[in-house]
Amino acid sequence: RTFQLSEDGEVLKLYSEVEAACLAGLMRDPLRPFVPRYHGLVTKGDHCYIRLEDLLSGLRKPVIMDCKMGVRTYQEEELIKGRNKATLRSDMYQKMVEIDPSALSEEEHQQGGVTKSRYLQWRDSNSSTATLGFRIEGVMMEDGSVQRDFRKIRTPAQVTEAFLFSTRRQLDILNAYHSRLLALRDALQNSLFFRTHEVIGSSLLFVHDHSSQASVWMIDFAKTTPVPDARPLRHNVPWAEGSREDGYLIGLSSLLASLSRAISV
Ligand code: 4IP
Ligand code: MN
Repeated sequence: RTFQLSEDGEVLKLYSEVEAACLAGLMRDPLRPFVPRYHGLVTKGDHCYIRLEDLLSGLRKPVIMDCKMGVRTYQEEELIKGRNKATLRSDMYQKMVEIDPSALSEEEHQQGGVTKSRYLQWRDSNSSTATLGFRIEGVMMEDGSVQRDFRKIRTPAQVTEAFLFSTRRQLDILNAYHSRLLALRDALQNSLFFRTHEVIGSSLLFVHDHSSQASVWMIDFAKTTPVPDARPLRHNVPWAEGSREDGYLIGLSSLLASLSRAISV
């Protein structure tokens, strides 16, 4: 979150037209209690920012877990760009080489670059995204250290372990997360916004602190786009190209299942 500034209990996030439109819609939707309060825009110097409620204000040494939701984390248009000889990204090639050089073809090694869609698809299939419908992007512990190893997590059992680790097995916090997700599931069912939007690259942010304050928030809507009213999404079915399904509810079910197991350990 290097692009964010914090100021007077608000967070400023670099403006995106898509994200601002989503936030405005969400403030009038049953999902409002699950989204940071949106306070409109502000310009500072050369840049325009989205003003958001600071979800961490009032928390002491918070622990934060970011789960990127959905069975894919790229938009369908990214695939189309990829097929039309999109630019090759050497930075993305490097990231793949570091984690799994065998995933790359001869040709890709020779080119020293991959398309963004190739990289994002690889990232999804190498994590729990494609199978569980979400992945843990990172965890920030109370001392401020950030753990990114979680991105390699593939199995439900590993997700349960991650919850036990980040909460230090505190039952009240695990229970609070679980109830909050159940409430979110209800709100999603009643949400016109959710029915009519493809939600890509959005995260659920799990936040708790010492005092056992614990909550879960929906964040990051820069790749969340409307679908026609006449063709609402189901969110609980696998994706096939053209369907625009995101599998958000598959991810939510997986999270609930892993949390239930953590609670019963
Ligand atoms: C990142 O890959 C994420 O997919 C970013 O998506 C994406 O930003 C980056 O693309 C890509 O490099 P890693 O997290 O594996 O490093 P998000 O912002 O949803 O996390 P975009 O621009 O697609 O939002 P580039 O093109 O910004 O590098
Ligand atoms: Mn982004």
